[in-house]
Amino acid sequence: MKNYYQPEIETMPLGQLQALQSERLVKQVKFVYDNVKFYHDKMDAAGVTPEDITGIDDLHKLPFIDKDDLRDQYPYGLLAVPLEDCVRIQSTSGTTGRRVVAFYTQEDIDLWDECCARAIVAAGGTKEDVCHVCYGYGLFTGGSGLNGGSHKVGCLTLPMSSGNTERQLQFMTDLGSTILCCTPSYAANLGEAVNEKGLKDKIKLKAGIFGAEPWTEEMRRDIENSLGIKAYDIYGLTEISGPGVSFECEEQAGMHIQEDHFIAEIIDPKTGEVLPKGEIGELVFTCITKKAFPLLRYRTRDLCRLTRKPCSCGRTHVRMLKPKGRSDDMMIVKGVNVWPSQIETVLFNQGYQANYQIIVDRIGNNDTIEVQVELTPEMAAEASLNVAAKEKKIVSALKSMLGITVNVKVVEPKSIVRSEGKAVRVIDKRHLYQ
Ligand code: DLL
Repeated sequence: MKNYYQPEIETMPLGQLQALQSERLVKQVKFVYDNVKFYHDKMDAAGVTPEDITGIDDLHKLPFIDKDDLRDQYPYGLLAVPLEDCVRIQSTSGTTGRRVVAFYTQEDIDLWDECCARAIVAAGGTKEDVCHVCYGYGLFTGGSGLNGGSHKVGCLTLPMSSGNTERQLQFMTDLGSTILCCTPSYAANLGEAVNEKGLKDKIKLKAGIFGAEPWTEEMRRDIENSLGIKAYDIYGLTEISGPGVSFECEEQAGMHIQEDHFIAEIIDPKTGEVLPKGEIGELVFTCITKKAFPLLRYRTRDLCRLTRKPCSCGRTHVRMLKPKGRSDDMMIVKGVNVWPSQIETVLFNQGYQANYQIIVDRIGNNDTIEVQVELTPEMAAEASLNVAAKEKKIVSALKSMLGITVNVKVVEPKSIVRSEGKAVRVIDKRHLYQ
């Protein structure tokens, strides 16, 4: 069995890594220019030729592409190989518009599986492990990505897909799952169910690989405590292959981007200027090894910061710090920028769990925002429970965090719908009036 921790690549000295990226970029730009009319025209319009790109220092010369381009080119406009060379598609959920379809050759799938295998190894996975995958299978990339990675590592793979919590717990206890892969919100639900059913001593989980949605450090601690595991973050997006574009190592201090396959830049989302190292901005990816759907300078809309501070795990690949969310997750309420993650932090700091929802509305010309959060079972059982006092305490903490008054409703345990995949935290009814 090949060892998917690849020190010769993952701990490569920076100069060597950048030379490898430059070599791959030059080839990739030529390949894409020659095979995708859309890029050909876009580069011509920007006055850039493949010969202008001699290495990573020339990357900024290339035009960006964004989700609207992908939607406009749906379904085949960005395909760089003949359709008969493709073996798979995956797709985004398409909740905010036309679906985006990504194509894969077998080589692309191997590369993606390899990235996920590296993530599993970084979370301590070996062929001795039982890897319980309850990301959704199907068009969503979570299930098949981690499934492929788990096979490569040689773990016994449980392709559970999402939902049916009873069955998840049964397999988890009967087959002794050791690594859990799902969204952090579903991991929180599983943690709740494990404790309610008194199964904590019967499960053998040691690690979890959680991603596909933003989650806070407070939520990480909550999941780690409820399941008795170490929780690792993993990031990716359908357009750039799926999970495994970056992942955490044992340091849990940012996700190493697989720089032998993807070049990351941080740009100012307003001007498109590349920002100096360490600044927060929009993450942009260039795929330098993919064949069927090789995006160049793709604007993810995810906001984060990169760091090249040495990591004690030895990996030299740049780390992305927890994304703050997508630029389109930010709500402007009463003129103030509000991120769901800020609200989550306040709630966890007061002992609540991941069962909350944010409802934004407009009455006349005024925005309203309400946070509904469930009492934990322990809180609900307190003899001295004072819901009004609890609500007041959250209102006050949110006022200092956000600078606006938020209406807060503390509700009974189990009254907020549980998520099995990506959680829907925000219901913004203002869109209904547009
Ligand atoms: O969510 C791929 C994935 C599956 C990643 C399983 C990790 C685990 P999409 O459905 O295309 O792909 O959504 C991609 O989800 O642009 C981010 O906004 C968000 N996202 C993904 N991972 C994280 C993460 C998958 N770890 C979009 N933290 C991305 C925060 C994340 N946001």
